[in-house]
Amino acid sequence: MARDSTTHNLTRHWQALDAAHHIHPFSDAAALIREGVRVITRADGVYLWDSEGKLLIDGMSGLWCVQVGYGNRELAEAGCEALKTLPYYNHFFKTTNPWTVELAAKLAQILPEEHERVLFANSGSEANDSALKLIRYYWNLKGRPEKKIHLSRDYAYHGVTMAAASLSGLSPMHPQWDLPLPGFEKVPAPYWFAAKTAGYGDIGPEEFGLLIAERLEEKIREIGAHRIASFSAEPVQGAGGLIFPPATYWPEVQRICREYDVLLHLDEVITGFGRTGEWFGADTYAIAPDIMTMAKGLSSGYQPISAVSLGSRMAEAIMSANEELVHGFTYSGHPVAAAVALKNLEVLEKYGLVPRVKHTIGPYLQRRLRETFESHPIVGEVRGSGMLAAIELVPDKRVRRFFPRDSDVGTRCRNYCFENGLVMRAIRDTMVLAPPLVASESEIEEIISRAKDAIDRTARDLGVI
Ligand code: PXG
Repeated sequence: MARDSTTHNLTRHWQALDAAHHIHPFSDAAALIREGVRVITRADGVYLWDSEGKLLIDGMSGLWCVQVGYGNRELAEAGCEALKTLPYYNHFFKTTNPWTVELAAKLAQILPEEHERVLFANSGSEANDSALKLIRYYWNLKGRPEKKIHLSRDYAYHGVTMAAASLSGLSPMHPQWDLPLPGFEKVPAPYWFAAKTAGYGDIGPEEFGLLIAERLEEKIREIGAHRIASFSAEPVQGAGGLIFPPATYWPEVQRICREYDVLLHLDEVITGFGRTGEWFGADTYAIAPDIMTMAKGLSSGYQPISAVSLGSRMAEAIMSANEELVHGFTYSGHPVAAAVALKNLEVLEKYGLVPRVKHTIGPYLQRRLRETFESHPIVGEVRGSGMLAAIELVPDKRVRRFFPRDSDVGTRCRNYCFENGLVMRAIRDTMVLAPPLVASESEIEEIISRAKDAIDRTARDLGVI
């Protein structure tokens, strides 16, 4: 009893400090202070514990990043070792360190063909910001300075720096900051489930994929290919609602980028490092990008680290520029982060976690989700591949239509998930799962049964069951 009240007092203490001094990302400060934050104190495997001792199963790998699960000792020890040996040094003054070069070389082995060189940064946003700078630099080096417009898609999430937020296509990300900056243009996303609502009528996914790719071509023609620098895209759109492209989409986009000499930038921040059953989304969808960005699963989120890789075309131009590359962060290729990332890649490889996603646990998750939810009265679609899945909540499963924007069905369902001890993300009314790649079948069952209860309760509130 005494212990319970101590625990409770500690929670109150941390909540008060948080309310007084901490600014939270993507949160309404006043609402958060009213409701009180949850204090996460410990994690192991696929489980999190809060300061009140409540156990949560994490269906989201943190923020789509903890590939190897929490509490991996090999990663912790690799980080400790580097901390003790070389806690910091940079790469600015003709210097390097063993962990960073080993990591760069390891990445060159697993990255798509022709991606032999990487530049490090500390977050997905920084990687994307750096990628856009490298793209601009490339065209300047090629004597094509008029190629400066960056294309990307509606529902895209590429991060929060001025450039990465401009590249993002989620409209709430712009007005507070007077974004997008000039030179950023959007094209539609291959969001087939939303096609009807968006006025495309009763179109099949294959045809829709081609139609949406065609919109990219039209946009390039409208602006003029001579002014378009790049097209940026996530192989599967993550934070925008887990949008899986129809099979026809990527081959056509690849053709268009080649035909109009537009650099293809793949943002693999979510799809990288086994999430879709291959090392990268580029492998899963057979895409050959000119430039790629990665973060999250690179270190399983244990350390902040990201990277930009260059295909041979960009690498050759930039590496032979014969002038200083005027870019880099204090912490680019930080030895501790690099040591942890290197060990993370070793662990992914040693335990066969990527093929596990492709051949066993990924198909298991997908099959069980479909068996459980496809016939559910408020589920319009279950989609996914590998360890990425979405359950689209809808008012009428016979038609592809959404709940009204202000009905907050997804938030309600997410709150029930929390009550049930499950972390599951709601993006609008799309319920999203991205469990750690190490999750066992019984842990997947636990996630599914808690999600089922939450979705049933939501349906009951709506008077549907
Ligand atoms: N690209 C993609 C595809 C991402 O998903 C970023 C870039 C930016 O990475 P950093 O490390 O700067 O955050 C992301 C990040 C969510 C959520 O709620 C998703 C992200 C970040 C925060 C929240 O789904 N993705």
